[in-house]
Amino acid sequence: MLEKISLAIKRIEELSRSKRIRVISHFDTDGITSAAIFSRALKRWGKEFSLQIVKNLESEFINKLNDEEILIFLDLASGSLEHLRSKKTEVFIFDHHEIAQEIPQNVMMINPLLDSDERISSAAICYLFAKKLSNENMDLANLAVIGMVGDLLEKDIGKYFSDVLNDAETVVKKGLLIYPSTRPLNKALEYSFNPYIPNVSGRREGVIELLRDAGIAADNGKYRALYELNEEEMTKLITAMMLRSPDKSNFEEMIGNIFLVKFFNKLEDARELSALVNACSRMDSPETALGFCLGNKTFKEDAEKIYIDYKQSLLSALEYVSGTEKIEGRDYIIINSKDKIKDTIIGTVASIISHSPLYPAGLVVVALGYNEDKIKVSARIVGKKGRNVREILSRAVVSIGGEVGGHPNAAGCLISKEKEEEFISELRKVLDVEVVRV
Ligand SMILES: [Mn+2]
Repeated sequence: MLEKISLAIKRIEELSRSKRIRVISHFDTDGITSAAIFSRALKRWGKEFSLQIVKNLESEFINKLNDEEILIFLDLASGSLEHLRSKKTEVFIFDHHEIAQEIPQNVMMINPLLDSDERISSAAICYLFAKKLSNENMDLANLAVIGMVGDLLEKDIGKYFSDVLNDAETVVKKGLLIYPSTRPLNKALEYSFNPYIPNVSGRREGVIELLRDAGIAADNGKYRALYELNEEEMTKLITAMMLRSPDKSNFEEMIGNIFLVKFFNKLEDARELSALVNACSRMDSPETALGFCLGNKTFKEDAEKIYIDYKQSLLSALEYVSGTEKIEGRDYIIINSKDKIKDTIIGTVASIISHSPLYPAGLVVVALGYNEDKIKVSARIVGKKGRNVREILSRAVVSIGGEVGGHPNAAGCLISKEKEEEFISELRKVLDVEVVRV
């Protein structure tokens, strides 16, 4: 991949003498951090470019792109090769998603899946590109760490990732994955909704009791932060939490590496930064997220405000869900929020519900939210085992049309709003039939 990156640099250098550069990136944390790294690197390289952040890559969008420009895609496009084949310009893709079709002549693909077993985020790929351009860009390594965490690729530390961690001077510590790990422990636990901890999340007395059981005391009324605990204290805290957890199988996911990176000259939890960047994008302010990543102080203030709003709208969405009438089957629930929950947070809402202790393992959760003339559908499974929700959605859209993406336990699709009733009825048919067969 590193050789491919060198080739790409050479080719972009040649082409950019006569053509402008257009960069297109994805709107999640990995896409935003990729865009931040790439645009800063291009600027330092002295290149002129324009940048666009998109929720997804649709064929109409690709068709409208100007053939007079060099097209560079970050964190997307590996699945859209057929549509890029007809572009009369050169295309560069820096991405880590599955390559769906044959790579066309006019496309240069920089994707670790082509020659490595190590799974890294697009932000990490963009960082390797930036570092190849100049060592001056090593100050962008912290953004690559945030991108890795954003895409949940931080569990295995392979060769590329360990280089990124070194360059970023990241502090890595094993422990409980409650974030921000830099905040006083009692607050971090009380405000933790993702993950949700029964009897602790939102319950001050529950938090104090837990900390007492773990033998962690406050100093002058102030608790230390999670990352400040020593190994023994961390172990005790994990044990105390495990004793309270109804479902031990999910507990493994709550233990792992905590990553602390320097940001705005402070040591911050990469998970918290990732959540903040993600929140801004989902609240329709990807440019704020980008400005924040690029170290702009004004954007930082805005981003923090949006993050608070985001958490508030998640809470309202969850309240709406608990109060509204749901379509319930034997082992599924369908929540049709119409315009009450934003399409950009409907997936997060479905995820939180699927991790809630209120629902039985194996339950299928499907949530719908309007997105202009379309409907965003998100499906999750409670717990780890159950039916394949990607397959369920695929079967429900056969007669309606719509592309399904995702995994067996977390999938989504976009359908046309006119098909709302038809989709729900098809979906119920698929879900009910499956029950009979089981
Ligand atoms: Mn990604």
